[in-house]
Amino acid sequence: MPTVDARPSPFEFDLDTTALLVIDMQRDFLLPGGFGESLGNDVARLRRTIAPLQALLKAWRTTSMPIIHTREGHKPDLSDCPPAKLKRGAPSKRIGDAGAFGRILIQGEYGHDIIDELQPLNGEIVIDKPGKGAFYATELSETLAKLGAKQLVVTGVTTEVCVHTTVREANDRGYECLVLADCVGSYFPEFQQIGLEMIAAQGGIFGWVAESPALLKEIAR
Ligand code: C5J
Repeated sequence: MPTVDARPSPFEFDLDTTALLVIDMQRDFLLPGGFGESLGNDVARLRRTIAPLQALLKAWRTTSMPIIHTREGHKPDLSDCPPAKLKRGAPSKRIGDAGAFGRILIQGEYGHDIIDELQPLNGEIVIDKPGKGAFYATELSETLAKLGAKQLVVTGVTTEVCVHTTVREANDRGYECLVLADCVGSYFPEFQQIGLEMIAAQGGIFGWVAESPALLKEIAR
């Protein structure tokens, strides 16, 4: 069985039952001049994940293991956005407002879509999610069941928000999650570090953490 050097212990995975999750690598979060930057964030902290993710996708696409991309966002009429989420933040920076790349986090807008470097290929699954977790109000559970997935390699942004929420949801549903430290990003360095530590703490309370080269080595075998 392929085994990745990971914390807190080696992570064994089966090529027939493992899926890759790429969470919310969207222009609104990652592009300079976009929504994320308008909130005062340094998008370079997220953009450091792009090159390792490109390498990971290139290698993963040589296997038969599935790839699932997610996008956080809402319908144009905001009917799927809870008022409490909508009210959050300064009025000029709310979901649905006009941003540099269209209405912020609204499906169909340029900013809502995945960055050019990591665009899904034909046949890859794209799941639109209204929440932080990828399981909430989506078809992810059914999709994973159909694929026969038991283990998830989790990547994307942001580490402490959508990645963490998804890993916790997945862990409670019985999936074993390997989070790739260089392929997940946070606007806040301290959250990046602690977020990863929290996953692997207490014997892997939410999952495992590794660097992508350790996984690439196993994929290349
Ligand atoms: C946030 C996300 N941070 N994808 N979304 O609001 O983590």
